[in-house]
Amino acid sequence: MLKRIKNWRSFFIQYEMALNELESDFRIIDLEWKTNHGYSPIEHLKTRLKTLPSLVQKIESKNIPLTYESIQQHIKDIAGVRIVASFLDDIYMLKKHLEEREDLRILEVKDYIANQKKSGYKSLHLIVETQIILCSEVLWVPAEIQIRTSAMDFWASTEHKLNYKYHGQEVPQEAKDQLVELSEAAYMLDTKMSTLRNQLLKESLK
Ligand code: 0O2
Repeated sequence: MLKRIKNWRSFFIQYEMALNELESDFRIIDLEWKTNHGYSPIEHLKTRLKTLPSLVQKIESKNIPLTYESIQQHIKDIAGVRIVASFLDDIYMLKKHLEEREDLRILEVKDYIANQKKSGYKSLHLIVETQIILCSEVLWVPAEIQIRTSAMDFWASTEHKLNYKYHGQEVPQEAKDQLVELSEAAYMLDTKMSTLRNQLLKESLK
């Protein structure tokens, strides 16, 4: 199957460009906020390009025809950015900022904070297209931006590790229930931290 797409390197290059573009945009937002407010909503960020085996698995599981066009049309998370924000409010502030940018088109918002996944997973996913200006043309390349708090990030990476141990097997229901409970505990931490921050902000303005 891999051989049917002749040049994967040239296929992936536009996604690599999209990651460079998005990473640079977020580094600028971070710098601007630190300079103007002494604080940035971005704790840290990570970019990742989907690996070829993981892309092939997705193509096969979704029965997507093996052409560049159909892969581009159906798979939007080949380029991925994960942003860890300090507070819940910061997640939605970043979303608002992204909605206002002219070099970004938001195709879909998946709010797994308001509607958490059955597993307990919480995060805000934005499926976007970012503008890439080349010498010869302007491209709009799809990417997935995941924005979450440190507590949500800790839950997601730990849950991923625990599930990995059960690769191929069903995780026991009791463990699944505990993970949902732990996600709720992490969310309580987030809401309490936000309340405390807003309280301190109010007091500092008095
Ligand atoms: P990786 O390595 O993170 O890329 P789609 O077909 O993409 O439109 P899908 O697959 O339902 O729809 O996408 P979804 O659920 O909106 O987002 C998928 C990504 O969200 C996953 O990427 C994970 O990063 C994250 N995610 C979703 N659910 C969970 C969960 O229950 N636990 C954890 N830890 N992460 C989750 P990939 O592709 O699985 O892997």
